[in-house]
Amino acid sequence: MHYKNPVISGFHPDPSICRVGKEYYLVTSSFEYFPGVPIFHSKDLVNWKQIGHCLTRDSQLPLHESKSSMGIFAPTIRYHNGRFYMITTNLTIGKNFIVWTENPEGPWSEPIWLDWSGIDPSLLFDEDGKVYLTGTQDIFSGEPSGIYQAEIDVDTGEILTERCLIWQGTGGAHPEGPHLYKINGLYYLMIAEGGTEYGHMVTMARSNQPFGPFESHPNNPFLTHRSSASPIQATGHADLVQYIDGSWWTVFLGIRPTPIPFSGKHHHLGRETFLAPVDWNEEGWPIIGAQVELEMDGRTLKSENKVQLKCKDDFNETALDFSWNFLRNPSEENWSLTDRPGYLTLYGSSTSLNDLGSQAFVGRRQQHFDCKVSTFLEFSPTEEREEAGLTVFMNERFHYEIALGVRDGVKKVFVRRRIGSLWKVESEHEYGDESIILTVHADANGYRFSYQQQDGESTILGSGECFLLSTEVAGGFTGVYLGLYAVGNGQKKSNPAYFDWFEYCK
Ligand code: 6LW
Repeated sequence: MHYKNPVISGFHPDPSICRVGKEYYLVTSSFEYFPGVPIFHSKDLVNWKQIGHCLTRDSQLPLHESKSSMGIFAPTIRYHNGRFYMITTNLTIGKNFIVWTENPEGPWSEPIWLDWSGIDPSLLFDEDGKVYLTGTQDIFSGEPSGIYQAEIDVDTGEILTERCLIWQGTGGAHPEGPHLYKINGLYYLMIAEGGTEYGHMVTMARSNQPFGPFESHPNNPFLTHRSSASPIQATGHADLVQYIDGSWWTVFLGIRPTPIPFSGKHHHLGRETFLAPVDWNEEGWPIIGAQVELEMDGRTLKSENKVQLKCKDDFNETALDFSWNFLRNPSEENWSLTDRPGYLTLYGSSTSLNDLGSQAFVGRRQQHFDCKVSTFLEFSPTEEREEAGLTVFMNERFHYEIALGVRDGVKKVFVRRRIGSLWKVESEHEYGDESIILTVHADANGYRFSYQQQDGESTILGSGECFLLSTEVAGGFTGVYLGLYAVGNGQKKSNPAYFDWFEYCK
């Protein structure tokens, strides 16, 4: 089959994958968003359907006042003896932990907190019953950079052996993101080097002992686009999987930057999940089997389950679809799907989109350069501070809004842009009606904001560049979200903002 990369588009970095029979499961990082660690299912490695999140309760995912791009870093998923294990780091509280389940759709267990520092923890279940925990150094302790390992009891979380530095990589910056595998009797260690930006790469080493000494792959880096003209950049942080027919594949993160004349490359959709075939050479080393491109030959992969994008959400259910996220732990008083059945009701939070807190915000990832997002809002703001609308959100310092609010005593629809310490209401129109359709049209370069009265004409109100929300400008590890929000900007509001529906069309 022919397939398109990325296989999971939009902000889905640090993919980790495991196979159970004919089924494949994949998890990605989620940082300050809640619920955390989205989990996907596929039967063909190409078509992925989200089946839930690993971290759905505050007790599993404390994110209170988390800085942006803290929270959950790279997870690893593994399956052993009827159980799925997901191991990761919550940087907001500086802890590594494991959750497990027998049903990947959830619920997952309470966290087993580990006495293990650093990031990017991974597990290998060896054939002799031993389990190895492999991770990246603790940057706060001053220990040398590299990959550290110990034996662990996964049921109790107890670290059973000394923490050993097992490999420092090939000399690239930030050796990190390790995964240890046992293949044909040898231990293969795959890591990322070069940092998660344009110098990113995947390197490998192997040993006949789990703790080394490790011999570097003669063809390192195993994968990199660091000096390539490819539209896919920053390839790294990979995991390996064997397809049902015995062929090998790797999932890894990459970005799709847009060149901006005289300003270099910028990417705003975040780091995405890519797939490529893996071959083995005569010396028993894995090698990337084909140039990583946007269109790929899927060799022996058989298409099993085409996944349809759910375009419209009518908010008719009593739970949110898996595509939605909150910023940090949601506060029950900020949102409801039942206060007015058929509507998502948001009650303006005192924390604004410029703060680090629990906003009345419900957002989904922007996954396509070209897309159109609309929502139907009923809202009657009465005070100057109140507003509700649609945000294009990278983080608290970089976001654009089209919203309804009261400005200079008059109810208005307005477009505002915040870029770092600069912010401005770009344009505003008086708007008397209670209901409004707010729309954002996106292409690879810009966002166009418009509004419409029910059955009325659409009016364009403003625009904004994508690159000003890109990682290169805004920093961090995430990608753009499209969010519904309501704020009191300093005051908690009980005035409801009713969102009847939300549409995301590519
Ligand atoms: C992750 C590290 C990395 O922990 O970026 O790309 C960090 N690799 O391994 C955050 O995603």
